[in-house]
Order: sequence, then C-alpha cells, then structure tokens
Amino acid sequence: MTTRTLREYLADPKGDGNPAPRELASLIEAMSDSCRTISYLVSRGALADVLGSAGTGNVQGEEQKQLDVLANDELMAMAKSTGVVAAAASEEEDDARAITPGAPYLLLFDPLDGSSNIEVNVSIGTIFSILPAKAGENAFLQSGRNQAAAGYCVYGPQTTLVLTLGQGVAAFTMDPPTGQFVQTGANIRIPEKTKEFAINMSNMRHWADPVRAYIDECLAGDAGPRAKNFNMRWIASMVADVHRVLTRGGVFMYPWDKREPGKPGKLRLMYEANPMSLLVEQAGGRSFDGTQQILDIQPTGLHQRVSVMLGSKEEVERLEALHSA
Ligand code: P6P
Repeated sequence: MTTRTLREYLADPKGDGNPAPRELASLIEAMSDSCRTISYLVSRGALADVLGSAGTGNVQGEEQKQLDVLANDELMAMAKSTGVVAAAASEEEDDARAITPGAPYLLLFDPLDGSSNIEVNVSIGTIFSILPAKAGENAFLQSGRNQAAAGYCVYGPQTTLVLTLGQGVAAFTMDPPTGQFVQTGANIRIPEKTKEFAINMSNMRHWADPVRAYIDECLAGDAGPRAKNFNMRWIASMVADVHRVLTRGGVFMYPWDKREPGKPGKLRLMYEANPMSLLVEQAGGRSFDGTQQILDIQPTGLHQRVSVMLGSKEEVERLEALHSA
C-alpha cells in the first residue's frame, strides 16, 4: 500500500479520483487534530495531573474523569472552529449544542470511551459519528445508515484512527515524531469466521437465553456443536475490543441483561453502537441488537442505550439464528 496521509486519502478515498466532500474532509481532518491532542493528554497521564475524577457526573449518571471533560471540551471547540458543524452531541452533555447555524453536518461523539481504564494504563479511545444536518428538534434522531462518516481513534501502543466514509474502512496511524496520521490500513475486512468472543462473563447469570446458548456453544469447544475451541478477550474498552475485531476478527457483545430489565443495554446507540456498526458492516461484518440490525434502528432519544452483538459475519448470524429460534 502506498503511504498516504489522511489528507491525501480524503482527496481520493475510493481511488477513483473523486475527493470526499470538502466540508466532510475538513471536519475529519479537524477530528484527527483533536485526536492528536487527546492522545498527548492521555499519554502524559499522571504527569499532567489529568487522571482521577473531575468531581462531576454526566447525563448517564457516571462519574466524569478529568480526561473525559478535557476531551469533551477539545472536541466541542473543534466542532465550532470548523464552521461545518450545525450542532454537536456528546455522551458527556445532556443536550446537543447548537454550533454553526446552516452548516452541513451534525457531530456526535463519546470523547473518551473506556475511561474506567484511564488509571490503569489500558487502551481507551474517542468514537465519533457524522450525520447530515437536518432541520427540526429531532435532527439527530437519524438511523445509523444515514451516517456520512464514522470512526474512532484508539489511544494504545499506537494512536490509530479508523474511519469509514461509507466506501470501505481505512486506518491511519499517528507517527509520533511528526504527529502525522499515515495510512496503515486499506479496505479493512473482518474475517467471516473466528474463534474469539468478547463479553463480560461476570454477567452470565443475567443474560437472555439466546446469549447464554451462544456462549455455552463457544465454551463447549471442539466437543460441542461448533466443533472448534474458542478463546475469550474482554478489555472493557469498546474501542480496544472493536479494534481487535476489525483487525483479526471476533465477536464483541454487550447484550441486554436482567440486571436492569428496563434498559435495552449498557452501550449508547447514537455515538457508540451506530459508528461502530457502520465500520463493522463496511468491513464485511454484522451488528445486531437481538431483534434487528443496529444500523436500521430508528432512534427515539439522543442517549438511548442498545444491546450490541457485532463482528465476524458467521458468528453474528449464529446469534441471529439463536434469537429467532
Ligand atoms: P463493563 C466503558 O465504560 C464501556 O462503556 C465500554 O467501552 C466497554 O465495552 C464497557 O463499558 C465495559 O463495561 O461492565 O465490562 O465494565
């Protein structure tokens, strides 16, 4: 693969000579600049005295880490600076913010997903979703299939931006000496078959029957109905777990469970499940909520939660079959 910067990629994402829409390209470049800034803050950790609690809570009722707030402020300032964001919504704020009236895009983000891992130096990340701007108070409530672009930046051993404009999935790794995002992945494909599942096993007794049946099949290994042994991973950082699935296959699950039966799941639809589902589908995988494909969900609330089962096509299809049995 010829080495291209993010800007060069956006000038010809499909390789057919057609550039990404100018305003979309400028928003994605600005997002990458913010990810570089957040990556630096994350990498300094205790040295920058940014670990620990901010002493505040968010709309989710979760304690905010200082880095959550700093990342959120960085992204909101970026949204305003671009001039192409009509309004922005964040996991960290109750309501969407009006930014630039008449601008073409809506920006949604989880500024620092997995923040419970911050103090223990485990990979975390920023997740973002870009929708076409619409008039009216429910402008954000568009299905995931409407996304103009989606992506995440994982802050791990490398800082890597993974992006889709709806024309395949590309990856860009930040080169520390220059801070430049250089393309390191093109037309990323998730292997249809896998031997790796990711779920928080401590919740097993609370799962719905089809989820329990699927995991039991995996645990039965080569003596069971799947006739192969499985491995398990759980980083408890969605960005890191999904990055692994995009990189080598697997299935990532945070399904509904009986602990809070009125809640559809833990993860949020608009700025976690939808962007991740677009990436996964664009890479040949599937993303299911127990009833339908996640990208087909018609949202009813900015912070609504959803049950998530996504990754390798064969595994998600097995889960779909068990849910319709
Ligand atoms: P648990 C991080 O807080 C997060 O929202 C996701 O990134 C992650 O997959 C999940 O929660 C982990 O949840 O219950 O295993 O701590």
